[in-house]
Amino acid sequence: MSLRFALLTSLVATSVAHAGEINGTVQGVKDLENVVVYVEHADGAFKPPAAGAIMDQKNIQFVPHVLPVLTGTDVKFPNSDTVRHNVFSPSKAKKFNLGIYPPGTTKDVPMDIPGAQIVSLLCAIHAQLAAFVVVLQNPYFATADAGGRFTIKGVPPGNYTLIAWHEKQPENELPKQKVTVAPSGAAKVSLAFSKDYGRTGEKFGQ
Ligand SMILES: [Cu+2]
Repeated sequence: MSLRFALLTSLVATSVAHAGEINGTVQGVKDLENVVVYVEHADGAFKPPAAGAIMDQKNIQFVPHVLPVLTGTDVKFPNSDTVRHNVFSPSKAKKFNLGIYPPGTTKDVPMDIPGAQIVSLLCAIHAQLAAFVVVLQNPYFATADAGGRFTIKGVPPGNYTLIAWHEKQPENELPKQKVTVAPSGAAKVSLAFSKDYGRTGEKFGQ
């Protein structure tokens, strides 16, 4: 076997031997696929993915609607649409304005702010474009699926606080849950929002 393959195999074996998993469900809002579940704090220094993360613009929408990233991640904003867009963020956490740019071009913004902070995204041309970058302290996060299920893999053993975030929920009402991750196997967690405050699109009558 090649050296590269041997190295890869040993890396995979190492990470599997020393990492657990957190999985479970979240409930209480209609758009569960827009809920981000994340570990509040984990010790260590984490390297953002070299490839960055993508917040696309397609059919006059941001895709995805919610993008969780590790602090320091370079977020790319390709215009994959047939019209021009002007992405900007009014958020205090990371104000920026990419200006108007045409289909087929891209711009990027490094999310060089500490987690956990929310960077909201809008388009100066189209009111219906709205999305969120959730900047997080550690890479242990997941977006729930439409049924509210989530899985966070590769979590080092330890005690953590898990938080569920949704764009319309007040910060002091976000559900939190203590969780203990064992060296292997899965810790099961269920989280629930106490009230549904609706979603972004609803304020535009969608
Ligand atoms: Cu636009």
